[in-house]
Amino acid sequence: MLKSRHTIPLLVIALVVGAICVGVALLIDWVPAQAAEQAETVDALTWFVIWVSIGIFTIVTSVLIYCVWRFRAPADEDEDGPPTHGNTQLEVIWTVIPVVLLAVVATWAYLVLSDNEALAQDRLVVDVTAEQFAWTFTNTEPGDPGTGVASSGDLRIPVGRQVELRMRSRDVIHSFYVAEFRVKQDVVPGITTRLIVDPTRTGTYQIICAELCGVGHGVMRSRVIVMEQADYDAWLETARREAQRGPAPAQPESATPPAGSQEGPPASVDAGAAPAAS
Ligand SMILES: [Cu+2]
Repeated sequence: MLKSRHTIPLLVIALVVGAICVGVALLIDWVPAQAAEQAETVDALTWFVIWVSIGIFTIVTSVLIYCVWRFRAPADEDEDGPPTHGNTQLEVIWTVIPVVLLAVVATWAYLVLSDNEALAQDRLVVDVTAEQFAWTFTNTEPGDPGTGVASSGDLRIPVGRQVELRMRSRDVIHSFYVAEFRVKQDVVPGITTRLIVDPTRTGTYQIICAELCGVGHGVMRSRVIVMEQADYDAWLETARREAQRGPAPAQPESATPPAGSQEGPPASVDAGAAPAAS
């Protein structure tokens, strides 16, 4: 056990180090707002790990500072210190505690992942295509195939409803990341990867490609606009009408209209600035 003459200075050092660490953790706004259910569960686990790390860092740093200060060799002494054997009790403690912590974090992470990826019945499916250096989003309502609405610029989704992103790449590996959702998923050529988001907050957030994908990687950004359901419905209606109208009619006088002018695949439209909450 530590003798009392070590305990008090050690505690003082620990209080100072701990206060600095807690101040840095709390006074700086490290993460953006939470805009999805996934953000809440991810943040809870992240902060648990941060608080545990601060505790361990405080203990280790305080002992280190105290030892350097209290047991430093005199300036004129150049001999090695006396040899010491290990301390079995201490070694058991500093092995068991990390093992328990790792088991807790691993179990918690597994629960967070399975909770974040639990599928809802009425989810909105959005097909996402990534290519150097742009994103394309196509919203598809369940039971309503063929009425996909392509919106090459922004991803528009309603708040309070689960969204499943089905992502494909046309060229190289990209990665879909929205900091406010706290979730990220690679988009890999040849396979379809999936990302589940339950948006809880309206607003406009940045979509960032988080995988170095070429010279234009830094500008491969887009926006996700989380809208109230009524605003989303209005945007969807307008965008669908635009898509069904198709591209500008090529030959209005022709007896046989060009294929695709009425019933063709959905065209890429941008329904303009729909009302988006901020
Ligand atoms: Cu990229």
